[in-house]
Amino acid sequence: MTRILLVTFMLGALLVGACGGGDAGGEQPSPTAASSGAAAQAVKVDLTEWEVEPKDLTVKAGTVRFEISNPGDYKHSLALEGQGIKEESKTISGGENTTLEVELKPGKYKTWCPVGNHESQGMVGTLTVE
Ligand SMILES: [Cu+2]
Repeated sequence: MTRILLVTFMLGALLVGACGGGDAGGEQPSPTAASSGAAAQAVKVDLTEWEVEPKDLTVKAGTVRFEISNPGDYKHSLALEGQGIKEESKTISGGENTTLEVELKPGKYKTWCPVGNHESQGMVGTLTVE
């Protein structure tokens, strides 16, 4: 008689344990929500003769995706340097687009077009990361 009561009690404990496990599984969606919140900032940049437009950019620290267009006639690309970071997009012809994704720390950066002598012709600007 005593043994049957003990088995019944243990079965009850197992059922309670199973319910507890179910609650823990319900918390899984939170990490997914956190990762989607880290989406890259998109910044549009036009490369033309002879300027980087906008000339002075301000973005927030983190992953920044430069959406680069070339509405001009010559080939151009976008380079940026500062805070130990140096990145360069691929060179695009007039009418083409490209993107450059960079992880940026707060500080001042220089932007320019590294093609030919475009920098000295005015294709230079600044980037401030806050
Ligand atoms: Cu250029």
